[in-house]
Amino acid sequence: MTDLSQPIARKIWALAEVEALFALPLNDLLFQAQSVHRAHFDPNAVQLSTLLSIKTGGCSEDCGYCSQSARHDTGLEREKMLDVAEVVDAARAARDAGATRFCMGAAWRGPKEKDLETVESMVREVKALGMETCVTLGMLKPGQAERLKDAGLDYYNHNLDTASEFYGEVITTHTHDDRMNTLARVRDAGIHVCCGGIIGMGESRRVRAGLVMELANLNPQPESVPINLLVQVPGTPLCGAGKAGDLDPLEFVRTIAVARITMPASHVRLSAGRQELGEMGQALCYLAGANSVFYGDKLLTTGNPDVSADEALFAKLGLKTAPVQGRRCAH
Ligand code: SAM
Ligand code: DTB
Ligand code: SF4
Repeated sequence: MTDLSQPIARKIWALAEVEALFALPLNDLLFQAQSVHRAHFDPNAVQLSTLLSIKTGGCSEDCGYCSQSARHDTGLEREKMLDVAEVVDAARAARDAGATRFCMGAAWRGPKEKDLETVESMVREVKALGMETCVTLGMLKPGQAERLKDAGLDYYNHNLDTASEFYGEVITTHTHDDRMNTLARVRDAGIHVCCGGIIGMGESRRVRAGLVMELANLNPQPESVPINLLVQVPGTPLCGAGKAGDLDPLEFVRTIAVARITMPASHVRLSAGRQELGEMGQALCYLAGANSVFYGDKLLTTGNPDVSADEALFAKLGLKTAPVQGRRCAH
């Protein structure tokens, strides 16, 4: 079946082209991003996803940014998996607060068979509330994506996180190819892909451009693209100036704009790091083409703007929070 959300003749992005977008004068970049945004979406609508950590801490992987790795001393307590009822209560509260998608995250390298059964129940029950469902469980083995699809899963989040050339600087316990394999399994099972990355990890602009290029060259492009600004968690290898350093917020805005231009029909999500950006920084991200956010007082283990602060900002900016409908467009 033809996927009408994708361009007819697919453009394959070269690194130099993406770097050239990053290098534009900011006004030109924002104008281009805003024009692309308006051609594909209602420019004043933002989609709201709420996150819940269903299994926190004790992860076997060594991702250098992550509070939940058992290999980093972040002071985070390892917890057992939440009960289905607790998850459904949280999803109902998120729905009643205005979220349209509920994203359940687990600190796993990948799900064990028994755990997957519990996640299937969570997906079934959250879906029954009328919400879109999303899970992020790490790497999937053959057959697992199909089980999630059968349970009613709409989206699977699995980030490339950074460009392949920088991947080994951030994570050594799995590879960029492992991530690509899971993304292929998710696609083959007919689940929508949510795939993005993190910036502000001490990477160069070339690496940021490489990440956006790799995301944009996924075929088909991911339906959702979360762009995270590193949340610096004490005890993680990437925490602290001199290692990761602080990224200029305008570089984050540029990354959103380049993601918007290169993935015109995708929802680009302004993700972790919103507390650092403040209202003006976030407003610029919406101008740059972000049309989705994580909504709720907490991300997985770290903070996020309060719901009341978001409501006030949406009102100030005149943003509607209804589900965003993409427009089909020939370019
Ligand atoms: N364990 C699964 C995995 O790694 O795919 C799912 C959960 S993991 C926490 C989901 C994503 O959260 C990561 O891929 C990363 O992009 C993001 N993330 C984790 N810690 C972060 C941090 N400190 N700052 C920004 N993003 C972070
Ligand atoms: C994504 O790209 N960002 C979310 C979600 N997908 C799972 C997670 C952000 C986590 C930020 C750090 C924390 O709260 O632990
Ligand atoms: Fe584990 Fe995911 Fe954190 Fe990596 S990002 S340590 S896989 S929870």
